[in-house]
Amino acid sequence: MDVLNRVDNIMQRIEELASCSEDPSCITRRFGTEAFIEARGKIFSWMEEAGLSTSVDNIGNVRGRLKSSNPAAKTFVLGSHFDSVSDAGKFDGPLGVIVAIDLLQNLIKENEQLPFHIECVAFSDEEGVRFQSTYLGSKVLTGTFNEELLVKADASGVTLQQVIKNMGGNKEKLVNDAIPAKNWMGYFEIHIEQGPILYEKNIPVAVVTGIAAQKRIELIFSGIAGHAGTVPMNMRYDALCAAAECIIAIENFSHHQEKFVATIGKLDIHNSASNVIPGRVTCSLDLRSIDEMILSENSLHLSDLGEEICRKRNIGFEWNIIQETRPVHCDTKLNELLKEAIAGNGHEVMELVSGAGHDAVAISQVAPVAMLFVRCFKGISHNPLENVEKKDIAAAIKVSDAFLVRLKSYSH
Ligand code: HGY
Ligand code: MN
Ligand code: MN
Repeated sequence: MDVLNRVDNIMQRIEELASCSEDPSCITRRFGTEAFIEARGKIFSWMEEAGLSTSVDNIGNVRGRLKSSNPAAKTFVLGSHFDSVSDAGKFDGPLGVIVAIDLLQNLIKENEQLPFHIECVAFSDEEGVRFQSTYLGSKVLTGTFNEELLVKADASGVTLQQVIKNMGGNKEKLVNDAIPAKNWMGYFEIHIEQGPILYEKNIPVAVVTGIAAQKRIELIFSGIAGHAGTVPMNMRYDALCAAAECIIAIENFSHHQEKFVATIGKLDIHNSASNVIPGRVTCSLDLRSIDEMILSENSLHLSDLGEEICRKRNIGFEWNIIQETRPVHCDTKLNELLKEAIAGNGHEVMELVSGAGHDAVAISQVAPVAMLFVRCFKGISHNPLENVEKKDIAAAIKVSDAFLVRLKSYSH
């Protein structure tokens, strides 16, 4: 199939996957939901149609394998995720999944015999929206899944192990789904940039040099709930005002830092009502930096800042680390091959750091990783305005085709 037909096919599948949503008015596809299972079925059929030996593992990853003639060969994996955030865009995750299937289908069509097994994987839970724990699918594939997560409950009290069972998975066999560390050759993920640089510079693709470290923290502010009409202002212990002062202080501090971002994306007022002084507020805090020292120092500073603000207000303050991931440095040898493929296709070679996390973070625990960023409209993502143009998908396909062939010369 020529590139234009391949791109049309990819775009059609992007639209098909976008229709798999928990909410017909937007795209929301959390791990283990009906929408997720519907999407899983489509991906499974596309992998089979491509001629791959296809399976679904116990965490819900969909896997399409193209075996090498050498049974002792290592495995090179391509993939991305097919779960989404709430009110998501169409491309964050699905682009990498659908292009990976296309690339392997093209290898079969071109009868390209690679000296290694190659597998495309649609990961089941990268965003971590439902169980507040990211990379469940890629952690199972790398054998780094922590079984303590199985008892984690979602907002409605359903546990991860129940969802795995409901999806037909067997939690006892999760460990068998891993590709043993010694069998990994490497990993390649194609993903939208989710930032504005390629759009601003009018460049279709970029090599990812690294992925920022992350801390996901829960802040709890404990005051005293009270009657909105009777408690004088100077006698209040208002948890929401304390949270608000803290959030603004975090924003002000972070604006003046290099290579550092802070985001409060969720806020919950316990038993909220318009006529009740908030007694307890919980919010999320997402901190990121490619520099681990900066992240650690700034995190400590913000924790002290929150303590100080709450001490002055006689409000209780809790700083609970939910998840931490170290920075990832992509493999230099794989990146050299990717740069050659980009330059060979006539594009300027751009290198970017990813502020967003990806399944490559989990995979980097056991294998060398590389990522190709694809330009998206104004860098918008985690937003229904997310968009990618066909010409940039065509560029990504041609670069990736060339990269896979160059892998014949790669050994890590
Ligand atoms: O949060 C992230 O960086 C990614 O979208 N999971
Ligand atoms: Mn993503
Ligand atoms: Mn995302």
